[in-house]
Amino acid sequence: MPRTHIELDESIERLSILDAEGNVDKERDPDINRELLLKLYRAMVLGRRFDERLLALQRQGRIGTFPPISGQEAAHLGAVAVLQPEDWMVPAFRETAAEVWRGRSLESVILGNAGFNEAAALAPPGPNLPVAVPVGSQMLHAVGLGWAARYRGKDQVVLTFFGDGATSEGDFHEAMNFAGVYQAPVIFVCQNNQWAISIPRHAQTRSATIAQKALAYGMPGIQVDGNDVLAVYAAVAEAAARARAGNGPTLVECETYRMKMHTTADDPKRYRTDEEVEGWRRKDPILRFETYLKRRRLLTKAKIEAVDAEVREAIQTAVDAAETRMASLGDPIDMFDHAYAEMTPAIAAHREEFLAETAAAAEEGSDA
Ligand SMILES: Cc1ncc(C[n+]2csc(CCOP(=O)(O)OP(=O)(O)O)c2C)c(N)n1
Ligand SMILES: [Mg+2]
Repeated sequence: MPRTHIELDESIERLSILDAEGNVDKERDPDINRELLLKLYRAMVLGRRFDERLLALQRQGRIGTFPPISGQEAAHLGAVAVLQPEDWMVPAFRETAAEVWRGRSLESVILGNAGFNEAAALAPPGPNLPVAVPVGSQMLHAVGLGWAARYRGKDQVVLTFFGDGATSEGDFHEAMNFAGVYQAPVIFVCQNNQWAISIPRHAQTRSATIAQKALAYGMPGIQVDGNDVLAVYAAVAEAAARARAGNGPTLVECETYRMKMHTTADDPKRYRTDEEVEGWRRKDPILRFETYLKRRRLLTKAKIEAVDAEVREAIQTAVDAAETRMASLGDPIDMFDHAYAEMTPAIAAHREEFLAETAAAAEEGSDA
């Protein structure tokens, strides 16, 4: 029997529209209106400034551990900006700016990072899932939502985020396979930020790209410059149109970089070089978008300063509100209230035990 070749009529594209110097490929520039362009710019600046403020709060011991997003603003905001209000957003944990875009308050983010259960409430209620810390688990939820939307004949698409590290989880492969088989209207957006804590991208997979994994599951895959907000928007808009037309899922790999630590409990200097970080600093997503907007006369120096001042004020207001709220919360007994809508007998027993133990400890303390 001869050996033959099975021709696969598929290849992987890489899309880049706005380069690191802010030069644009005019033919590929997606037609984003001025209002949305400026809304995106403000959201990116807010994301960056909020990260800086959260880091200061963490270092002052006013909140707990959190995962910074700096450097990845274009990758998740360019994607989420494509969605309609009735579409689902299913995040991992490094998409804070996208959550805020979808209506989550800064106050809720601060409260969550300070460890308060109250931040888990979905506010405003809508088609957004909360952050998923178990790596990769959210992709399966996204496919379930997408499949349900298709089954019910709803005009809804689902966008889910995950990292490069999450593609090593079985959940990723099950989600991709199921979405392909059932043509679920799901947009898989991988924020490939080159690292999964201290594991570099090349140790995560032998594949040349993450995008090409789509081919095995019978769906289109595309790699984009994830620090180019126009390219991310264009690729995700194409994927959303495909999903809405009943033509199934797409994998969009956004190549980006985590400029800060994995979480505030991590020291990235132990596993990556300053040169590497510096190289990516030159590809900053906000600076190149700023240049683009200035050249289009949509931004001036005065307007840039005004946006900066306005977002700083919004952040300060949120910090004040969150700290006032925290002062009225924080009794550890509250943790038992949030596990189930109705307390189970086992949880009720734990609660009683906890009350008895804390009372005994207080008694002991007063005797001493
Ligand atoms: C199932 C599971 N395993 C391990 C962890 C610990 N953990 C948290 S984030 C992370 C790395 C994730 O890397 P990636 O998917 O690239 O996302 P990134 O943190 O870079 O945004 C790991 C191993 C976890 N949260 N869940
Ligand atoms: Mg990563």
